[in-house]
Amino acid sequence: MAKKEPVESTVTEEADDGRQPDVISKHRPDQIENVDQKGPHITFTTANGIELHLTVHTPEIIQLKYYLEGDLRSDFSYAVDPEFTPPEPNFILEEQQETFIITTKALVCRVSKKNLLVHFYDTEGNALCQDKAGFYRRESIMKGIREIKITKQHSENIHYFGLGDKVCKDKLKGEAFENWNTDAFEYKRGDDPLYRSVPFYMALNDGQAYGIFLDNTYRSRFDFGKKKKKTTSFSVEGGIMNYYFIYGPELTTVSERYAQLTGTPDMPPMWALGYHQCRWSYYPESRVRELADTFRSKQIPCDALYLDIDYMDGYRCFTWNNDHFPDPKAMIEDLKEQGFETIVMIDPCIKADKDYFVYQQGKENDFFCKRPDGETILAPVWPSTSAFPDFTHPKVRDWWADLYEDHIAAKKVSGIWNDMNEPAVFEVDHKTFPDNIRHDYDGHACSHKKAHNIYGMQMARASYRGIKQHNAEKRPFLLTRANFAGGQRFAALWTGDNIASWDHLKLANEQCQRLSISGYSFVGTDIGGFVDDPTPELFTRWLQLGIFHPLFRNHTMGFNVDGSAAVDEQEIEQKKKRKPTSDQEPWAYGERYTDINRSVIELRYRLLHYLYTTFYDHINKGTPILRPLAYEDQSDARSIHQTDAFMFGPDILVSPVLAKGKKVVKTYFPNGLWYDYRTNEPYVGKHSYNIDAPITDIPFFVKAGTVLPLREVMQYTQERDPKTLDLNIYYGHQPSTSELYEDSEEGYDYAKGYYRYTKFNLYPDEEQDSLQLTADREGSYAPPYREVKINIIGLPFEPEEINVDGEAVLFSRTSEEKGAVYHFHTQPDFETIIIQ
Ligand code: NBV
Repeated sequence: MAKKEPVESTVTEEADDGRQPDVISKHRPDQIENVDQKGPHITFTTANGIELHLTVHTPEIIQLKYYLEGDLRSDFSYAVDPEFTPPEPNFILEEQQETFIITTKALVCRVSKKNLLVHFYDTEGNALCQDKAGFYRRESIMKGIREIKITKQHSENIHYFGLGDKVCKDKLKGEAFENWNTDAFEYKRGDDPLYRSVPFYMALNDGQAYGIFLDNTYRSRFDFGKKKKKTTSFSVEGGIMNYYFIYGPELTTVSERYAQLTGTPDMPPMWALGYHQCRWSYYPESRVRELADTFRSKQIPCDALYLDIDYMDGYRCFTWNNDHFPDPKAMIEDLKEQGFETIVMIDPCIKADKDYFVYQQGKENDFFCKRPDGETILAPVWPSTSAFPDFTHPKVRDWWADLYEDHIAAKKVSGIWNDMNEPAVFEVDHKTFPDNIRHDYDGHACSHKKAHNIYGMQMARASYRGIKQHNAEKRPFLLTRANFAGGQRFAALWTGDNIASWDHLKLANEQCQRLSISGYSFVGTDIGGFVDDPTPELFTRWLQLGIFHPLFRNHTMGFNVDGSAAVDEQEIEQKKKRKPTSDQEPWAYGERYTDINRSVIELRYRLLHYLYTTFYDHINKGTPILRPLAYEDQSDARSIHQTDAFMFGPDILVSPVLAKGKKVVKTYFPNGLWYDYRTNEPYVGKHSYNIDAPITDIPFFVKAGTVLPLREVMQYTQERDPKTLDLNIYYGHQPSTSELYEDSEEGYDYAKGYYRYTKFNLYPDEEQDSLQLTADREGSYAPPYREVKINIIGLPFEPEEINVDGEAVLFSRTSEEKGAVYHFHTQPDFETIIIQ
């Protein structure tokens, strides 16, 4: 039970005249005095003036906001998707002797009359999540709110997931974290905070999962039993306590519900799922062209090339360095001809140069962030002294979106890369703006303390709009470094300036899984590491992991050390201060590795239809693309503890090699039967096996009962119309379903029904020795391939006949070490296949 602690005043230091430097007051709720219900909103008011506003959004999502006198009531959320408008749920509010009880069809929430503690139960009365001390607030006259906190009970068996991309020493449990977007160059395991904030975590307790989303943009802290073993707490430094309780009971449904609440991105263009090549920096133009030619001559698939800050004129955003790039439009057009999309960087720092049009416009229109007394904040970043647009002002976002006209509409740049938007500031230890910088916050003027964590998100929002507005026919591609919960609606994300080390490879795996279940599926890391040089082995292992990350981008800090491409002395001097890294293109490690790296990238292109389909599910249902094995079977204690192996979509288990010299990976398989993609060897779940993983291979396994689509390898996704689609059928002993989503891979035709969604149903009949496959299709899209090649793996009987829509077809058999595989061709619109 929480100690009852009414409002109190604490003298921080006595002085002779009775005054002191500051006075702190602490608030904990006492008994409820009033209850008021209006539709899904219930307000509980305590005798000491604390209000709990509880809203039942869905049977599984309940929001809790705590107010005190003086709090801003007109607050709004950047994180919650404006399209989240679920129908009003049915629920009952009852009063009992000691509690108020809110019952939905999934949950029971009890609010204690004595002290406003809130406890959640399932409908059978099992405790899910219980307040310990509940709500607490501390403030002082001089500094205002210092801490607003909720503490909850923390049971011994609880497991925590999510919280964005934290690089835990071990796991969330037992550790504490902070959310304050930070330029974390060269971050290491255990460093915190990092570039972005996703104040959302999930807990799995006694087989049941729930999530807590703290919708408050101030610096927040999460303590998972570190300070006090039996307590989990989350707190903020300002605003109001505003959190959502999200029930599962499955981990997957918690992640999905969180994504429905905070939104999902648009369907990406297919090219954005291809291989991306980046480096700081490719210039001048001849270097970019050479890069493009090398990809094509070495026949290594690639869809996107990046121009880092050096393409600009003196780091002035929305300009080009005409010495390095005399005719960017022509270059971009030529690259496009060769099948490359060009992506360019845009930073938030605007050079304070009175002759520079962006600075002029920003100044004239009063678009830059200001200090409390109205002076523009100027601070050093790449272009030296810079001003910073206040992206929390709608007019600034409109202006920023308009600025993309030249890049997108005129020069035909395909994608934008937003960097430094924590916002990062050079030279000062604080690394960002002072706390007292003012922001519009969409009409709710506030200090940087409140706007800091969403600054990058609002920049991404404006950039996303700019890309969309200047090329309405195409799907936007935006990559951002900083972001906040809900920012997944606008941009893909990379994990920032990592290091070429084996531990960073492990971190890459952990961070992407964790981000993905925290609503952020379109993620990737700098493959090979940004800082330092990877060994050839480390590079290949990273590339192999990268196949299974939605964003597949190689990036490094390297540059032309000799300054050969530099325009002036100052640039050469600047470069000399930087630590160079070597070439990191897939061919940079000798012929043997070039061949391996090529086939690794080709494998990604084989898997594109599957990945695209997982995106479709992510976008429509919020299903995370990457999932820890706990998501596969949350009742299996061994699955819960795995962090290396993970699920890539619903049907593929990946067991990456994450350590130097390792050629065997011990892999634990969750329940079921799993086929090694390379050998077709089946593995029975709930066991661990030692799996061979020579440097040429990344072990991955397909779930029995899957129909896995495999695309023809091309040098870029739109190189030509494919002739054939492979469908690998992995025999399972139970009926099963798989999905395939296809559309024109770019543009918005799909919204008019021009897509094709296929649900494959497999019905094995072990008594009759037969297997039936049916395909239910939806949508009017006709795929370009003319035939489908079916490969049946793991069939437990020798088929005598294969029928497609009532007609026998010829089939062949290849004997492989781990059993026969049967193959035949058919047309893409088949409905029923019977193998017997
Ligand atoms: O623009 C240069 C780099 C960029 O390559 C990197 O990906 C960003 O994370 N940028 C940071 C600024 C300099 C970092 C030292």
